[in-house]
Amino acid sequence: MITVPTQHKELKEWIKKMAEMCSPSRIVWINGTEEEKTRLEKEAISTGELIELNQQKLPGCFYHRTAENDVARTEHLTYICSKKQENAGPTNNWMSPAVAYKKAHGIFKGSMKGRTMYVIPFSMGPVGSPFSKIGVELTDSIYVVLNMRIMTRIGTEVLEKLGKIGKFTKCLHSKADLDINKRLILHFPEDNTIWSVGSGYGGNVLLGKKCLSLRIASYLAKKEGWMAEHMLIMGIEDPNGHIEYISAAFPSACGKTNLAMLIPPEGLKVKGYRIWTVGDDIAWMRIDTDGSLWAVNPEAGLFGVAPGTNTKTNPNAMATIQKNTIFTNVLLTPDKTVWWEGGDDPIPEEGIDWKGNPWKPGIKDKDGKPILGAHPNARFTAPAKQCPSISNRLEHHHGVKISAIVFGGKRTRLAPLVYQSFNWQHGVYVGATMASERTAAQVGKQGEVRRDPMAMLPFCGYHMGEYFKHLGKKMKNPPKIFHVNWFRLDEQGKFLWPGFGENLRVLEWIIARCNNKIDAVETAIGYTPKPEDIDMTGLDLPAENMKKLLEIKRDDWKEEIKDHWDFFYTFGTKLPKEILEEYEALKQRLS
Ligand code: GTP
Ligand code: SPV
Ligand code: MN
Repeated sequence: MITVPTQHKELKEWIKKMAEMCSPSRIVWINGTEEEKTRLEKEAISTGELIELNQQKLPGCFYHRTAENDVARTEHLTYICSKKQENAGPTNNWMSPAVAYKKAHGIFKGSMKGRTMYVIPFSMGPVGSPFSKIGVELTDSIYVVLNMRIMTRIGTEVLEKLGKIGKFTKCLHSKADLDINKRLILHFPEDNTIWSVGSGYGGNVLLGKKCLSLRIASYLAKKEGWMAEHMLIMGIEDPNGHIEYISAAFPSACGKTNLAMLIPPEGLKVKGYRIWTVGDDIAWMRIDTDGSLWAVNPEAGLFGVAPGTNTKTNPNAMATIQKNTIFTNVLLTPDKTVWWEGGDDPIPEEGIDWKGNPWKPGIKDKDGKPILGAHPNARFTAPAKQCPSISNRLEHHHGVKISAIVFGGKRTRLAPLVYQSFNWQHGVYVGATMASERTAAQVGKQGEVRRDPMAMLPFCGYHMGEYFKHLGKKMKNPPKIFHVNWFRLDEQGKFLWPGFGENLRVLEWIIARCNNKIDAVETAIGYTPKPEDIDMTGLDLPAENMKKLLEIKRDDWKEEIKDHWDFFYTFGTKLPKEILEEYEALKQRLS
């Protein structure tokens, strides 16, 4: 008989019910200790769920491979199960709670037979902060436990905080058979409940992350008067020691992690900037008594894209993942280290690829296509506090005051390097009309342009029309709103902008605009920089490039807004009139 370390009646009853359905052979409460971590690692190694990496080179690091058809979020299997269909809105899949519970029950039934059910009490946000939310995840995956341990605050401390009657999100996960035909990621906002079954991939199973901190949280945020956003949070410290904080919403795999921890480029180094990383994926924001917007990062770890990460593109990420990191779906080398495409190390002569097959550089599949060592959505899970640029504000209950909100996406054409909205309402329109090319972070056709308002398309837990209305709320000192695009291509298909650390040059302009330090050019879509106002010291970029980067092609924009219209049309009467006003005004300005 194990002792149940809580007197929370509702929690105990819920666990009992879930255990009756899933039939685990035992239940283990996660307390968050080091001893427990070591024990779980050992067990996962013995079953092959984890592979121990070279502890001399990568101390505390482990390797994991997911099933081949389980490498990214499966948006088509992700549902918002609100009582009324219209509350899920046109951008979400919907299932009625009754049908969803029944369907999932059939898959969960007996799914943990012969397995352990782990009970993970976790806090999103520092334990005890008035802005934090508590969840309890039940899972049959040690990989999930060890990842949640990095990504959130877990264990006894959280359980104590929850007390006897505290509110919590009920999160249930089972790998079941890892069968994509029996995979469901279900959200019941009205029940504060998440059920995820049939997957072992991060975004589907680390239920504190997208499921709680965005889908459920966005619903709670609307009810309680705050915001849950798919945004990084970073501080830019100027030579006088003054730190200005910004948040930025880019769709999945579009550069949040990279921007949040950038290293100032050589040419700007003399100015003495320093970057502070508060968060790389999620921001919870609220209007404070000063009438400004304040933000906290509810997470404690980084679940970042590995391919493309190297000491040139993201030195801080590379420094972060040298220890205590779980690598998923990268290439495993013979000396038990890791490698990925676009990484640092020379290509290993051989290895085991993300599918578990022997791999050699240059090998091709039967259609002659190169076989990748790492899956393009291979990820690392690392403690945020290991990041050299991590801000101590991560632990502050109050968070940081946001001066600018930046929207952006992968647009190979159309969107200029940067522009500023005319005001808050126009800024909401700019965010609402965001679009991006599909990346490897979600299953589906890569490269296709899709609308992704505020980078929240897959993450809004209720009707997106209501969400726009919620964001439209007036505040006394609103942040200024900007749109950036690091991904514009020239005629040869080469990036016009070097990106990464060089993006600080654009952030510098954004901050100068926030502080009313410089003028700008007024265009039909917003304010753009005078080319001379972007500091290009030390950057050898042809003047022609800057011209192209800032170019706004009226005809292309006229085409673009037709698509805005088509998109908004699907919202019906729930589209806020302010969005329509902005659409009409933009159309006018373009004509
Ligand atoms: P999620 O974790 O999925 O929410 O994504 P993210 O927004 O944190 O994405 P991340 O920072 O990991 O970016 C991933 C991809 O964007 C990689 O392929 C990077 O190489 C690329 N990328 C990031 N910043 C830049 C940039 O400034 N320029 C260019 N060209 N590519 C960039
Ligand atoms: C994203 O896809 O936006 C991610 C990774 O940040 S996941 O947690 O898998 O959703
Ligand atoms: Mn994300």
